[in-house]
Amino acid sequence: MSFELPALPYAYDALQPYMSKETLEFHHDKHHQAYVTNGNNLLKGSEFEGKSLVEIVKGSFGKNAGLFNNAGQHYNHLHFWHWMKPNGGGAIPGALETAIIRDLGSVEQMKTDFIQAGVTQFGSGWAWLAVKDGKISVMKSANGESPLVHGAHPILGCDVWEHSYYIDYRNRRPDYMKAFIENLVNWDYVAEMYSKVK
Ligand code: MN3
Repeated sequence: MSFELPALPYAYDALQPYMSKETLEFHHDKHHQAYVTNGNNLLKGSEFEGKSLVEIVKGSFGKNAGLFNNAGQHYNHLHFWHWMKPNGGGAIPGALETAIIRDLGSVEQMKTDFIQAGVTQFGSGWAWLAVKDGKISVMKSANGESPLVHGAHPILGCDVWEHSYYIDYRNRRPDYMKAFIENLVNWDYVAEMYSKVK
């Protein structure tokens, strides 16, 4: 199979004022498209042709850096568009909220730790909520890496590459992280991913 760029699940201006139309046009149409195009070129003729995306991400990590970077970012961005929605944030579905409180102390503590993970990720990368051995934890990773290559399952990720926030927030990554967790997260999608890996 080859990689394909899906359409955004909402209009380009649907996440304003927290994420602008211009940011989504560049981020989806240029950056995600480049991961798809470059990933397909690197996949061609490799040992990973015909594998699933998750198999490619896990299999190429530490073995084929070019393919891993692009496939990893393709996986991350496929979910990133769904981890956000217009009028996001707000109430967390009950079973997920209970698990967050059990594993991370409280919803407020989870938000604080998630923002801190994104703010302290030096350079490009991602902040995560991930599940390992049935337990939710906050993680961060560099560049195109995700919990998938660190023995865990991602259920929420926030892109902290500058291309994700610099047009709207300039250097204010903490403000972007706060807007993401309070006003953009699609908790129904997070709960759906959680239910598959808990
Ligand atoms: Mn990105």
